[in-house]
Amino acid sequence: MRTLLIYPECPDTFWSYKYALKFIRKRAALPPLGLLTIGAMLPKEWPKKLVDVNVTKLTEKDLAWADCAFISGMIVQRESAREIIARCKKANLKVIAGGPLFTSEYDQFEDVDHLVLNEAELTLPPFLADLEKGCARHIYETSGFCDIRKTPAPLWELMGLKNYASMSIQFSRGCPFNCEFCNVTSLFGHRVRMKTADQVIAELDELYNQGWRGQVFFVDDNFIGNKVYLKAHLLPALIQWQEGRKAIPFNTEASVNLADDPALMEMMVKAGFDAVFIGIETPNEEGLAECNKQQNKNRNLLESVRLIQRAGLQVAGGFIVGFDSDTPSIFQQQIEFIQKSGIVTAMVGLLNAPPGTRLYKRMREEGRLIEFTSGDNTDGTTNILPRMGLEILREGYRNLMQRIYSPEHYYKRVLTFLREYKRPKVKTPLDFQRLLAVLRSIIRLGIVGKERFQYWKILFWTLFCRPTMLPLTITLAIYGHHFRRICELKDCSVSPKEYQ
Ligand code: B12
Repeated sequence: MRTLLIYPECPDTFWSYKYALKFIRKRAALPPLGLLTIGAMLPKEWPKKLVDVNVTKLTEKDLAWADCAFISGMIVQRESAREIIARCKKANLKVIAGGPLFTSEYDQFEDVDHLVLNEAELTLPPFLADLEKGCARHIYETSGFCDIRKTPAPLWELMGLKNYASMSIQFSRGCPFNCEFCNVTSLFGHRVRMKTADQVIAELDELYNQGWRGQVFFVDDNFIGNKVYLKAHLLPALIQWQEGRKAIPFNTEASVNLADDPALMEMMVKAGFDAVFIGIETPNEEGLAECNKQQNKNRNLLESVRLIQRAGLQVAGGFIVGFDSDTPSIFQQQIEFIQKSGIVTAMVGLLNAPPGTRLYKRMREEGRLIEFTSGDNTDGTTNILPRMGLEILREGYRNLMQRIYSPEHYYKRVLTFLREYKRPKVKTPLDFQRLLAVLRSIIRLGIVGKERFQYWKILFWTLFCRPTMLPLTITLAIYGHHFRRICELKDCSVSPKEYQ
């Protein structure tokens, strides 16, 4: 079976980093790890080709070559996925689809030949066995969760490393917490399942041997879900792996209780981690109680962020507006919190209820669910009817985004952050494109851009006060440009048909 592994187009969003990637001439932030993993699970003798539409075109030649197409995707990629499925069907390919989009919305893809849902480790083998016997069903699903110690390493050789800004590795799946709006536990379970340290090291070795020297993102739902294993096995193995070579910078996602464990932070930094994404959600205790964000309650969140920054980890944060307990004062509260925290990359979104979450169930029971979801919580849409009223919420959201990403506010946060941040030992290697990015940023942001005053101010401040941070400052200036472009593009309040 000649197989195409196709990853649909990601729209321009907060996390696409599209306008920042242009500065380093990369086409996408990360490779489609799910499809590369599927590639490793398919029979070795099947010829395979990865078509990540974000970095290359799906050509008629590809379609003519193949017998079947395995398609993955997130909800945000829905439209592109539909187009790709139609093209594959027209070319008479057998279409097999899986991953978060199809697992969440399988009933909307009747035209797909085989929906192989949930974790492929459990659903792909029975599908392949039935396919061989000629009796493959339309849907394969499971309520179980696999043992990822048996998950094969992704088939890295299928992708062109140079197209991506970062590589990804997965160490664990699942999260011990139970936040009402989050679909991690429904998709990946409550119990944290981990690969072994040896498995992770083998994956890193493979990436390194293929020539990768840039950033690696540990795409775990909560990297510190099992601190005991982390401290005893994975982190010592990573520290050892980094020794004797030009170290590679890592980043990941974690819960805020990371701040309570100085030894863990120290080990992470020693292992090469320089940034973590943390779900802060809201400075309002009532909002935290409402969504059952236990780990964020009854703590000084600003102090926790500072502790993490001082340990040497940049904090990127997720924030939510639109909780039932939120009043219109929440927008100003969030702005003040975000500014004080020095969280430069602040992903603020409207409360959404992804299918499978407890919030989804509650909203349906309360008759407050809108069946359509864009899959992007940062585009100003939501699939619930907020207590505050949709118009007030969206207007407040738009003002909030415009404020925090205005050059004045954004660069103030960069300064707050740089003052707190302990310089990491591991640095992102400065390749030719990154050097060119400095020149491009001078032209685009320092000469042409509206932010030119703030840009030069922060550059000179860094040069005189924290000169070793200059590459990071320029990177953050470039990110700011992306976030502003996204805000302008979406006007932070799209009006989908569904709201009219
Ligand atoms: C890394 C990551 C990203 C990366 C890039 C993803 C990429 N290029 O692949 C970035 C940071 C860019 C990103 C962005 C977003 N993300 Co994201 N992301 C992740 C994360 C943390 C890891 C993905 C991953 O690599 N997993 C490891 C692989 C091995 O797992 P997997 O892809 O799920 O694949 C397994 C199965 O799903 C299945 N499978 C997957 N594909 C296929 C295909 C076939 C044919 C078959 C049979 C099976 C199959 O088998 C695999 C092995 O078990 C996941 C959470 C998670 N734990 O997966 C969220 C997740 C995928 N992201 C999500 C979301 C919502 C987003 C954003 C929309 C957030 C936002 N508000 O902006 C943006 C969209 C950005 C954009 N422009 O499109 C949601 C998707 C929910 C959904 N139902 O669609 C997830 C699940 C997080 C969550 N808790 O909700 N994300």
